[in-house]
Amino acid sequence: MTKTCMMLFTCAFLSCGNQEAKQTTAAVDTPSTGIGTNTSDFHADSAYRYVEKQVSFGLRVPNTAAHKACADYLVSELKRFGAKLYVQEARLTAYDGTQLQAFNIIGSYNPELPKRILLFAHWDSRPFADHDHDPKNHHTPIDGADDGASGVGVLLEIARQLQIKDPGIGIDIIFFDAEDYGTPAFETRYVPDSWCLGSQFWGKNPHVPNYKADFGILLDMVGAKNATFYKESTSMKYAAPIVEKVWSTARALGYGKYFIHATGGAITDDHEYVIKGRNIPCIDIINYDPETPVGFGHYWHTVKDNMDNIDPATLKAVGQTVLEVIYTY
Ligand code: AHN
Ligand code: ZN
Repeated sequence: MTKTCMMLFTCAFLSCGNQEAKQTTAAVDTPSTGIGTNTSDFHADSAYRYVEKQVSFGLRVPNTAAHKACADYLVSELKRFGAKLYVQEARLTAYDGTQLQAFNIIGSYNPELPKRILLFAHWDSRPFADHDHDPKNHHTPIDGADDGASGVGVLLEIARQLQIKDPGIGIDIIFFDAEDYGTPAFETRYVPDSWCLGSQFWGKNPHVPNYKADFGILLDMVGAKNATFYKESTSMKYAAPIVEKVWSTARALGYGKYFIHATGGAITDDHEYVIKGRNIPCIDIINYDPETPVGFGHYWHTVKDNMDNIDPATLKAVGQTVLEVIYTY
């Protein structure tokens, strides 16, 4: 764990403790009007197959053949589901100076409408299992079934649903590249802003000039069995009403065991750069485990982040909740 990350999580746990104490006496969220009127049905088995397919390409690490093959697959799927496609190609510099050939893949629905929601996830996978309990694995790339592929899988199924039923508002789906090439734990020098390179680039160079959305939702690690999503602190700082809307929708749909009514730590993630770069309020739905020292699942950045870890029930909870938010907005 890096020093910066450690500091983040120390604060996180302090605030988390307070929030949990409050939580026991907090009132149940009241569902916003319209919940239950959405008739779309998120197919978790389809989302699961999209996750599996990404993993089947191999390690989606920039500058590899598997990475390029997966990019082509994601473009073709978004096209198949009727989105207008933009592919942003960028040369990005990693923490160690490596030049990364990166692709941000963007699919838009109703691109002419001013009322829009931005949905995003990262599609690259981490080149090192630097948090594996076995140091021999620290330089081994990970499958990233949850860390990367799960969010993209959910968004592909959402894209399929958007084609079936027009939401009547604009939706942009962005698959960001090079999120997970951040300074590894085995590196002695922590390089700031080394995570989220694709979203940093897009924040400065949006796919359309002056791009704007009403709000954004990031899906990061949304497929693990028994995942828990806490109200992430940066999301609360910049987009508290969106957090409340999403969490109360999830609860109304019966997914309260996943969407926990308590605050979690501040996490450096793609939403931060979309907030800063485009001034769009964004939230991060991310599996957070206050019981582990790193704050994430036990499999996080280990070789165990594979398909065994993915549960369609979790994909369903997240996908159905986001669809409900879209169709009732
Ligand atoms: C840090 O570890 C600083 N942020 C976590 C962002 C991340 C990595 N999400 C998935 N992988
Ligand atoms: Zn990661």
